[in-house]
Amino acid sequence: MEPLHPKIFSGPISFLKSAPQLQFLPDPKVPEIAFAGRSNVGKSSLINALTNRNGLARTSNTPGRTQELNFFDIGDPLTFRICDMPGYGYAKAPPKVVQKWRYLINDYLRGRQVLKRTFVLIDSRHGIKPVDEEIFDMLDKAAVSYRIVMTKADKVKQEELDVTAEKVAAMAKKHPAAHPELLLTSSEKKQGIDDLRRAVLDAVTA
Ligand SMILES: Nc1nc2c(ncn2[C@@H]2O[C@H](COP(=O)(O)OP(=O)(O)OP(=O)(O)O)[C@@H](O)[C@H]2O)c(=O)[nH]1
Ligand SMILES: [Mg+2]
Repeated sequence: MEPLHPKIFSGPISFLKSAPQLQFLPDPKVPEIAFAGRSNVGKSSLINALTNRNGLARTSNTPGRTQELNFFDIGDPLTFRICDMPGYGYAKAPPKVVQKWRYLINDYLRGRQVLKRTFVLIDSRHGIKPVDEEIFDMLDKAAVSYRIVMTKADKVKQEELDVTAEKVAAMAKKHPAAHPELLLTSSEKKQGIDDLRRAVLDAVTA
């Protein structure tokens, strides 16, 4: 595939569909990029920042906002798709619901041929939690390439961010399918968004 220009994020982008189950996934005709991470980590907000449009992906203060796989079409003609995923590790949801989301997320991440790369988001305030490790291990096993993105960088002091980022980067280096370099972002302050755009386009054309 030809290299893509970041101006694609200023062009046509639209919500395609929500898939509550794998049978409702869109036809796998273009590359896909997924955003995964714990509930409330900022997946939907980051997709809005990336595409420079408020309210494209639905966000909320309350964890558990995104409950289905949501697909967005990027480019006209259609060039690639972004998938906004439900959060994992949301302790307050009923166990059956948690289990359903887990299967949906894992099956999609493991089985999607057109999935080029997953961006796994980590809250800068919290660092890597056991549920994140589970996802890393699952992606390693399935040999799905992923890249770690630190979110909400505006919420922590620079020194704290440096320490957490170093720990997370050290962890990433131990995971075979993880890209060794982190991306540091804030959707709120629009930090690191240009780098994220490039990383997404690199992944699409990889
Ligand atoms: N300060 C700050 N707040 C953020 C940032 N990104 C997201 N938030 C807030 O964090 C909350 C959760 O954001 P979402 O984007 O809905 O998180 P999500 O990962 O999609 O959550 P689920 O769909 O529930 O899994 C919202 O109140 C956002 O406004 C950020 O960069 N900085
Ligand atoms: Mg969401």
